[in-house]
Amino acid sequence: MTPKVPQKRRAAIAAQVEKAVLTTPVYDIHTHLYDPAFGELLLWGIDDLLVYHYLVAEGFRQFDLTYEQFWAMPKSQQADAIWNALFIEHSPISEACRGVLTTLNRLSLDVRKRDLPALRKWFAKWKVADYTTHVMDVAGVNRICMTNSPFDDVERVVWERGFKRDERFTAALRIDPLLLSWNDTAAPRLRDWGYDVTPELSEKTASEVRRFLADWTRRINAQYLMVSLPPDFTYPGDNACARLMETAVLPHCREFGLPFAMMPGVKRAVNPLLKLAGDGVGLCDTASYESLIAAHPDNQFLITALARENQYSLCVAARKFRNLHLFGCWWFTNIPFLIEEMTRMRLELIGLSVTPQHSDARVLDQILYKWEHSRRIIARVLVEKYADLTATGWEPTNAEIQRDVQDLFGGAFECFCSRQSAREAQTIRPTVAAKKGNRDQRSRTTPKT
Ligand code: FIX
Ligand code: ZN
Repeated sequence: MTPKVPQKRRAAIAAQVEKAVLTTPVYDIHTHLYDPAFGELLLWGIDDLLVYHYLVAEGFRQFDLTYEQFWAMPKSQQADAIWNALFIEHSPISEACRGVLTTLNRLSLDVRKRDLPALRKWFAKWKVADYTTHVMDVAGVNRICMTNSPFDDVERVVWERGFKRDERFTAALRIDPLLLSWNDTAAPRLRDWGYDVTPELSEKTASEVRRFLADWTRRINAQYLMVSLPPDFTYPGDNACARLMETAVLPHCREFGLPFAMMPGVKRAVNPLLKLAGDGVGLCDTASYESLIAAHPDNQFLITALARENQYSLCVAARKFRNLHLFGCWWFTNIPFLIEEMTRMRLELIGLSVTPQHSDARVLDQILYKWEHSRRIIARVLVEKYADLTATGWEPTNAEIQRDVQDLFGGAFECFCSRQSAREAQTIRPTVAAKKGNRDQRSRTTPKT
């Protein structure tokens, strides 16, 4: 039997780990937040916190209102309805409700008073630029990766106009319509934007899709490409999604040295009456993802899956494929019960080559609670793991613990991303100079077009 770690030693490990986990800055690798230059697209403040779609779904379980009545209300009235239903008439114990309270608490606001008008007054005093810095400081988040879709009409014009980038906000190129709605959405839009594509996926079309991806990768300085996928995605398969991946997206990722992030398991609009809150979950076919990854050893893949039941087989897949990096506890899995289970399982199966969490924040202030809650759980699991090592006589040093935590909070992700670039430099030598040019062109200030 492994000897037990003395109580005193365990307490010392706990103190070291907690300090590292609570103070190490995080690179939040998937959010729906925006560089403040995007104006109204960056959501923040108490009303946006309350009308978060996680809370809308919970609110409807209590409301007497019809869907139409709720959606016809202005934002502040929707926030009032949610506040009353989920905080005043019932105790706010769900993770999303607790999140609002942790957020307010981290902002040093007194939640005991249950005084929504006073909270609104406090938020009204802030200017967005100062508030962004304040929230990021308190949350211990130093970089935030956005989700950037050229198919979003409001967002696209901002990129096309050009603006001075805030270095704390990196970009990810989101391409759901391209892969999931080729005929109905993407092909006609690409044609409108001057790309010579046809509904049939000819060689010419693939090369024009690559030109589109290259233009947007450079324009936004994308760190990776990403898509969310329905449970029934299969590979290999005779479907537009798989063919576009093979002929355009993955060659593009190889050329630009970028990972491709896949988010499997979302069933969009299970209840369309709930709008953004109406998406559901389904099991994905891990074997399809294994086949895709195995068929593309020169691509790097990031995966976060929505179904709890897929987490184990994906950990096993990550053991088989070094070009697969798992990240985050996505959406419905972002609850303490599953964060703890997934973090423990991942650390036990794949060690520290993982990014255990991303926030998926849609409202800036949410990084306060999402990271606070996750950090506590990650610390708890790590203390247990280091105590297990100590029991064998392997004493982790402070520096080792600090290094490991840095890896979990963005270091392992960046190392994984840079491996793609290194591989690209080795395998595609003849055009290395050109590729280097591509990367250099992805400048921090977007070109004025
Ligand atoms: O597809 C995604 O990136 C999801 O995270 C969102 O669509 C979802 O609405 C969300 O906010 C989950 O946290
Ligand atoms: Zn997301």
